[in-house]
Formats: sequence, C-alpha cells, structure tokens
Amino acid sequence: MASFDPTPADLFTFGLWTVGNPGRDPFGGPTRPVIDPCDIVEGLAKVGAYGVNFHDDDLVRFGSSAAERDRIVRDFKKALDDHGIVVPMATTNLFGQPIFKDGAFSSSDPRVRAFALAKTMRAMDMGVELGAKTYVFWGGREGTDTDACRDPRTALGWMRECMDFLCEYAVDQGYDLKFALEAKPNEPRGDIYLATTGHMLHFITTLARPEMVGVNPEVAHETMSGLSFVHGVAQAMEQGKLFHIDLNGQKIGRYDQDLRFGSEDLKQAFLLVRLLEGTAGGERYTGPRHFDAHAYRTEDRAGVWEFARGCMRTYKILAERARAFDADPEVQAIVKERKDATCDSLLGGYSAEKVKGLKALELDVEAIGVEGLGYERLDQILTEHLMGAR
Ligand code: GCO
Ligand code: MN
Ligand code: MN
Repeated sequence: MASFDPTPADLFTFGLWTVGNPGRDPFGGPTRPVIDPCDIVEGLAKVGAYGVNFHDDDLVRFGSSAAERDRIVRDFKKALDDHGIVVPMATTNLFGQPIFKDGAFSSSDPRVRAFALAKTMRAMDMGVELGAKTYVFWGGREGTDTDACRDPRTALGWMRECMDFLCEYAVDQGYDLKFALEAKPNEPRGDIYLATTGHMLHFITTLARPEMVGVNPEVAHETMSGLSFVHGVAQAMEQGKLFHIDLNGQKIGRYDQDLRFGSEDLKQAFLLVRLLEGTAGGERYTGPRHFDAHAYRTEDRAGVWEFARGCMRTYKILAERARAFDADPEVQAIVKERKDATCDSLLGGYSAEKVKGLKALELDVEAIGVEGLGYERLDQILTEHLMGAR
C-alpha cells in the first residue's frame, strides 16, 4: 500500500490562522494557547507541509513599531529557512478592526477605503518580502446587514476601483504577484457582495488587468450557498483562473465551519481531488493545496497537529482512490466519449452548411430517449472505491 505520509512535494500549505487558531468562537474564548509563528513553521515542517500563509496581522500585530516589524520578519525568515518552509500566499486582515465594521473597499466612508488600500499595500510589501507569489483577497466584511445603507452598484464600483489600484501598485513595484479573489455568501455580514466563485469570475472580467486576477474558491463557502464546489472549481480551471484553493470541510446549511478536509461529504471531497489531480484526464492543478481549516475547539496542541496530518492524509488517500477509480475498466467503459460521425461533423463552429444539415437531420429521438446510461452502476462503483471495497 502506498504511503500517505505528506511530503513538501505534495504542496500542502496552512495559514498561521489555521493551525494557530486558539479555539475562540462567538460564544466562548480560547481553549488553547496562541502558538508563536516561528513554532508554527517548525510544527508544519515536522508534519510534512510545504508552506505557510498569513494575514499581515497574524505575523505582525497591528500598531507594532517599524523596528518590531523588522525583527519579527527577520525571525520568521530564519524559521522558514531553518525548516525549509516557503510562503506561497499572503493576505490582508480587512475585517478584524472596528474601522472595517461596514466593509473595507466597499465602505461608504472614503477614509475607510483609503485606510484599507494603505493597509493592503503594506501587507503586500511584507508578503512579497517573504516570498509570496499569490495575494488573496477575502472580502470578509464587504457586504451589508441592511441593504438600505447603499446602492450595491456603487459598492461594486468602489471594489473595482480598489482592485484596479492595487494591480497597478503591484506592477509599479515590479512585484511578481497574482491576485486571487475568495467569495463567501454571508458571515460575518448578513450578505457579502460577490457571493460565489461564479460572481467573482465575472467581476474579474470587468477589471483593468483581468490577466493578473483569478479566484481562491473555498469548499466551505460554496457549500454554505448549497452549490456544487466541484462545478465552481471546474469553471475556474477551464478559464485558467484557479490561482489558489482553500480546502476544508463543511456541512450544508451551517455557519462557516472550516472543518478538517474531507471530514464532511467525502464524496464531494473525492470528486474535488479527482478534478484537481486530473485523474479523469483533464489538466492537473499545480498550485498549493491550502487547508483553510482549524481543529475542533475540543483539541489541545497535539490535537491540532493531528488535525493537520488528517487534512493532508485524507487528500492523499482520496488522490489514490481517484486514480484507482479512473483506471477501473468498468468506469472507463461507462464514461467513454460517445462518437457519431454524422452528428460530430455537424457540431462545433457555425456554418450555413451545418444549419442545413442540422435541420435535415433525422434521429430516432424516442430510441435515444429510452437508452440507459449506466450511471447508477457508475455511482455505486465510485462508492465502493471510496469505501475501499474495490
Ligand atoms: C473565512 C475565510 C478566511 C480567508 C482568509 C484569507 O471564512 O474565515 O475563509 O479564512 O480565507 O482570511 O483571506
Ligand atoms: Mn471559511
Ligand atoms: Mn478561506
């Protein structure tokens, strides 16, 4: 049996805020001590991770002096070097401070938008200094509790203006940085603008530099909307826009749970890993596999590392199951591409000839309508592979 122990080659990453989560929730305080970022780096190396991501404030507390910031960055760099951990992604905390209570880039107050831009540019500088190549934007508070407060079209305009400004800033600085937009339907606001990956994909087409911007879809967020995460990710991949991904577990219809990857809806997790790994033949996703999740509040530090190992092992086991599923001859027979010389010649690009051919086409519509497709068998085979019975 293959080893499912993670190695840096698997490109597994965690945020400082994920394994560092002290177990606080809206109803109670922390249940475990805060871990120093340098100790997190050491712990991640021990469990076989590849990289660590952070929000500006995760690493350098807001309000720290310039000297303090430089010391923290120096120590963090040393920890990264000592343990062979890289920083593939960085992001800005634009939701924690009270000033962001009505949003950051979509706030009606120009002072807040200006502060959000300045905070983000400083955070980008620090991210790039530590090696980040992807910069994530999660608009945690970019939304409303009452839509009476502003016209959503105005808010979208401000968000576009800020994204365009920041793209120019990255270019102006000569940064080798791509942006990845992360959607979420609600929480902490009643409704968040650009609620799904699909909304984000369209918004990107309206930016001044769309080629610099892609998406960072998260399992939990799309599942909260009751949507197929696999379809959202596939749409992003098909457009070359999957710049990053947040993997975790989520029950449908709940608050944002950010559970251990694969701990809920194993079948969706299997189909997702199958898509990312390209075992069914499509292009493989080559970026970091980031776990935006945290351990149950019941856990101590040992439980946190158990949680991290669990995310990575589940991913690797699912990748192996996906390979076995797609190599299964019975599966291949059911999903093989259908051919029909006449119809194939009439499909594809438009021509007046094809219009004539299509209108003249005589098909046995009833016979085709009653053909069985074998998908019950296919799904049962999937279930059996997933359960390790094949
Ligand atoms: C959440 C989000 C965040 C973001 C992170 C990076 O629901 O809390 O998923 O974890 O991913 O802030 O931008
Ligand atoms: Mn989340
Ligand atoms: Mn996330």
